[in-house]
Amino acid sequence: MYHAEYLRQRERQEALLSRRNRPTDFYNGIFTRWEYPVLTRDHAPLFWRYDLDPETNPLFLERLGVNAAFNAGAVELDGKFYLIARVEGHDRKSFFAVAESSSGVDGFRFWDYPVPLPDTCPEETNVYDMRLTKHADGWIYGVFCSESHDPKSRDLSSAVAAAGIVRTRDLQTWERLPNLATLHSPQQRNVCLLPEFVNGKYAFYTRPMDDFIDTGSGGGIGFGLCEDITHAVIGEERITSPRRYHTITESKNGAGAVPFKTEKGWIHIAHGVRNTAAGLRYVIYAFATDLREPWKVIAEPGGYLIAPLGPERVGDVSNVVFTNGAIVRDNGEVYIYYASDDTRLHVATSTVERLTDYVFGTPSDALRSVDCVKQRCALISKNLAFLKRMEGE
Ligand code: M1P
Repeated sequence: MYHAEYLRQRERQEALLSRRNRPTDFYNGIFTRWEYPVLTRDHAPLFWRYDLDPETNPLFLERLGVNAAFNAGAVELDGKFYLIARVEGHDRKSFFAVAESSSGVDGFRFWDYPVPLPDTCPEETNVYDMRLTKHADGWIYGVFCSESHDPKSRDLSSAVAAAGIVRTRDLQTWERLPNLATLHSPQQRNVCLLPEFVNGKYAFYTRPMDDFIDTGSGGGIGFGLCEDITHAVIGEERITSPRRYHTITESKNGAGAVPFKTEKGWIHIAHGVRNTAAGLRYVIYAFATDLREPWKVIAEPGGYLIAPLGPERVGDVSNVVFTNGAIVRDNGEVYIYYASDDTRLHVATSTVERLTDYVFGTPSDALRSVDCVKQRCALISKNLAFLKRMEGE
């Protein structure tokens, strides 16, 4: 016999999972915002959370709660959209779980079991934020944050972040490779692998950090090459998109979705962080790197691409939007999966054409108010002249 409450909860969840999403009337020409999050904690199957047997759970109590479903890597396989979400239990530990949809904007359903991540690091306490790369070598790689308590510290909140690496062909069976070693950076988070070889080597975007929260002397998003992905070691890390004073990246920045290739350059959708009286504010920004020398930034619009808006502003870690996954289809459609507030996952849709125009056609940050006013005045006078011309016609 099913518990009566199980049947009620199952019906409620089915309504959520089959709800159609719709575009909002938000407009900037660059991307479309969608009304409903594509993943929330309420998407987690009931059989992950409850013991369904009335004999052992007569009151139908939740046993293993799910707190959030957010920061997801993304990949398209055989025309279907797959997310590897960061799912966080009530116990604060995250794990990875695959959710699948045919439309990319709604209908995401989790597979029955979380990802069976091979347990090769006994000290590893938490894992999160996987970036999925369909690599030219034929594998799908997942690069994620592997977090452990800092063995040199007595402070319980002191942690060490490293880049874990796994690979798969079908998202079902996973092989774990040794964590990435970066010889000049004690910690790493927000690392992602470029889909192509560069000079015959595996190319990673890194985020050099001295410390777990503060990047310290880490100057921004790094870039490094390694010969052998099965023992990945990076020596030199060059800084690509640097952090800058009084910009959206002042406190830190980090690679986001795996960069995608366009005729003009690799387009990156990353995150930038600044400090405020209300705490850190995370926004998503974009830039492009050179096709031949992908460590060189060739275009970087000023300011953010996506910032938290309306209900996206409040959650477990408020004032945060963060991405680690996007899908670019052969027809030029782009699906950017971004989470708000370490709580839920949204989608923004765009196209390669629009994002290329945005990245290469938007003025860069002029860095000083006086120069930003000059930038804006140039736009205003061009537009007023245009309006005058139009009125004369
Ligand atoms: O809490 C906001 C984000 O913080 C971290 O990002 P960063 O390393 O740039 O500070 C990550 O832990 C990310 O998961 C989280 O969303």
